[in-house]
Amino acid sequence: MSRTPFIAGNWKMNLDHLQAIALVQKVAWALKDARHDASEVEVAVFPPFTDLRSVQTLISADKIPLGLGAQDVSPHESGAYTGDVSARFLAKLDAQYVIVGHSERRAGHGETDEVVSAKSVAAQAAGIVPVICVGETAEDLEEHGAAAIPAAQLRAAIADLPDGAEFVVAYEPVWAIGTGNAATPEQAQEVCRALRDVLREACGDDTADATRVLYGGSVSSQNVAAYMRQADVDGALVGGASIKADEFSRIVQFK
Ligand code: G2H
Repeated sequence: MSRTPFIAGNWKMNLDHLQAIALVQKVAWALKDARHDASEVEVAVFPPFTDLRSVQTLISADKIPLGLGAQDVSPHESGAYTGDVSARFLAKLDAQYVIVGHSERRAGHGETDEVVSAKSVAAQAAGIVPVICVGETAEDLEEHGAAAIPAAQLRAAIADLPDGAEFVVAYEPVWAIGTGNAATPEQAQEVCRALRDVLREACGDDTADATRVLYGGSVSSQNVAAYMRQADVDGALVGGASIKADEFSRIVQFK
């Protein structure tokens, strides 16, 4: 089964809404110059909440071939949850995707597998595709090998999703995030393959064959093509390199 490659730019807590507009304009020019075909490679950006409205307006006014996602979502629908943003609000802003379970939220905000599962369910219920992040720390790697922890995190995150729900998986080894110490393409392939096996066992062949599994962790224009050649790596979740217009544009044109 063919899966459309997906390059996702996670801006993290960078760029205010004016800087966001400038970056998206530059990326849009680069995509145009490269005659980018969104049916061949899907590209989406994940700005901070405060940029979503500006970026959405620009994408829709200029018909820019970029998808839009948020970096987090509340597990709750509405109510007394100060600081939370609901999936319904994101859907109203035409967000198609939301990152859940990023290691920076698991580590810095105490997000458990249970919370990640609830966020995936909330996103899916509002018609937003969750991008479920999983990955092992350096200690996990030493103790359990590469795949055991990401596989367990994935099983937990999808446990309560309804049959046929669409989601994306991002394998992000914590030791590779923002360190320049990227996993080798072979390491990425091995774990992405194991994650697809989890999907096969939990959801069946159709979901396992249709679901995109991305690699993330120090992806750059220098290494992206090697990941994309791996059978079970369908794209990249790009952090630091996604807020540099030229570098992100080169990543998108990985062929
Ligand atoms: C991993 C990745 C993006 P970076 O967090 O999600 O960040 O590419 O900076 O390692």
